[in-house]
Amino acid sequence: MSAPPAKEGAGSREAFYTRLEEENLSPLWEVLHALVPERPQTRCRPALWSYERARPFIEESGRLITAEEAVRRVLILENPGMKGEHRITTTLYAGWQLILPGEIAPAHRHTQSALRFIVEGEGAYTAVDGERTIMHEGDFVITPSWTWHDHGNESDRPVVWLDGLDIPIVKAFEATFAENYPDSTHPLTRPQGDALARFGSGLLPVDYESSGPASPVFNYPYARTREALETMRRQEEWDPCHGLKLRYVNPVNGASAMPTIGTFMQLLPKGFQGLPYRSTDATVFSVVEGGGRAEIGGTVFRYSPRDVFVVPSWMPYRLMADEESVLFSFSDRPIQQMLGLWREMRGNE
Ligand code: 1HN
Repeated sequence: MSAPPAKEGAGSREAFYTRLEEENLSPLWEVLHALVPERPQTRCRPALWSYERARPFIEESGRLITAEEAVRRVLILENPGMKGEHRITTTLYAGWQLILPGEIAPAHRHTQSALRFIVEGEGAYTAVDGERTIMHEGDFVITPSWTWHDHGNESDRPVVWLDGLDIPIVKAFEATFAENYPDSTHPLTRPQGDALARFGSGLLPVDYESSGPASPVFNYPYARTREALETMRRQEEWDPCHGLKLRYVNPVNGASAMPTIGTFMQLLPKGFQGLPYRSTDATVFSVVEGGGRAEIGGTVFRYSPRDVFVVPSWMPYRLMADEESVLFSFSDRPIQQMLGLWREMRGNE
């Protein structure tokens, strides 16, 4: 080889890039910093959705379209930094779903995993692979990947829940499949409460072998969760960032209820002033009880029951409870942990 040529001007670099482009090639050195930043860079913005403000729109959607026509009558919570991308964080989708008395949201299945967190009303059901569960406020219900599911409302009041799905994750893998069931409801093969009795009572059938990574329990009733928090609080062991925080588990292996989405419930005593905290899993909160403030990346959001707020990846936040508060939350933490990516930082490190 001959000696390297003298450094050429930027103009000839541009010409070089143009020629590269035609070959479906591009120079890494122009984008290296953007591709591998020193810390998470996100378009996800901190935001709060007030349920009080959204409620009239949810109601209006109920007059505008039936559950049958809509298939799922949902108002999507669009992250203001990624509007129109149908996501609340970079990796997760969230929406408020309304089902009116007498309606059925028809049976289907898809490779996305879904959670329901009930925010208003009770007496609607979700059926998952042949078993129905009646939903109450604060219940956490899962429909794991590729399970048949339909919803119905046999009560006399509207029921609203927050849907959380891993849609952007499954899309990133291009692994989306979906199928409608020929009837509006999938046949029931087990009595109500069977899964919780069988798998959610500190016992498992002696020869049980799980058929997949998701929890066989598909409703985690709020009454049980609240009672656990209420009993544990007597110990007065408050985490300085989280108060008293529990994670929902698959009772078979202690992993998260679904492999892609981790879910949590926490209690903050009245007057709690949390220390700053950050983690790489952008997190969606749904307020169950109480009232207070979340300071997220320097912006203060006031929260009330049923509000949703979102904390982007690696953005410091702190929780301040003006009233005793109970907060449900979900994130993509389990996948990040599985991949060895998850990090957290407490206080002002
Ligand atoms: C879905 O299946 C439900 O089953 C809710 O209630 C929201 C958003 C996108 C794709 C599927 C449901 C959904 C969804």
